[in-house]
Order: sequence, then C-alpha cells, then structure tokens
Amino acid sequence: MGVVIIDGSTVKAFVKDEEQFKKSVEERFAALDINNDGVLSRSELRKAFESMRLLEAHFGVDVVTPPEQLTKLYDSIFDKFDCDSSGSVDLDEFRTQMKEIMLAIADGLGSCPIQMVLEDDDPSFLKQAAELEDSKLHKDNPSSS
Ligand SMILES: [Ca+2]
Repeated sequence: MGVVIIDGSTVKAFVKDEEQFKKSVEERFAALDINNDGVLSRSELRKAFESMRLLEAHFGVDVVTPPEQLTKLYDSIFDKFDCDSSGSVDLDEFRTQMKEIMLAIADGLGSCPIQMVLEDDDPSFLKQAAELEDSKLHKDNPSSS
C-alpha cells in the first residue's frame, strides 16, 4: 500500500496502453462473470460498479445516494453497456464502455491531480492506472524501489 498522485494524463496513459488495458479489462470481465457464461448480466454488472465505487465516491469523498436512485443509475449504465440490447454485456461491449468511462474520468480530472491511496484489495481501474504511474516513478528513480 502506498500513496500516489494521479491526474488525467495518468488515466489516459493507462487506457492508451492497449495491451495492458485489454489485459486488465479481460481479467476484470472474467472475475465479474460469476456464472462463467461469457457475458455479464444486469446484476453482475451492478456488482462491478459497486466494487469500483465510481458512483458512490466522487474524488474520494463519499456521497450518499438513495437506493432507488442508484438502481435507476445502474439500469441506465447497463443499457449503455448493452449496445445491441441483447440483455447481457459481452467482452467487446464491456471493453468499449470501460474505455469511454476511463477517458471521461481522465477529462474530469484534467491536469488537476488527486491523491490516491493504493489499497491491496482495491480492484479499481483507477488503482491500476495509479500503479502504472507508480512503477514509472520507480523506473525513473531505481534507488527508491
Ligand atoms: Ca454471466
């Protein structure tokens, strides 16, 4: 566990690293596909977003959202992911939307850096982006690793 500073460019670099991003997305998808049928159902995707804490926490500050509003929100997210309205989200749909979401977060952050605590059990993509940044820092300064 450690603390790193990330901003929009950190997140962008993570998404633009196609190979790494694809791998991260595939790993996440496999972990989220609880019944292993190769697609994400509505409840599987909801669990995904609950674990990412993208909606509940805004720049590290917890905001309280009423449950019925959350359900509406998750439903609209699911519809956005499910491009072909098949009732489930496949890997391609998941990757496409995650990319858009991460880029939107990057735009939101812009050049305004946020401090990020790296917790071992935090599965979020933001954490992975932060770790990428962290490893770069250590590469630049080998004596610190
Ligand atoms: Ca599934």
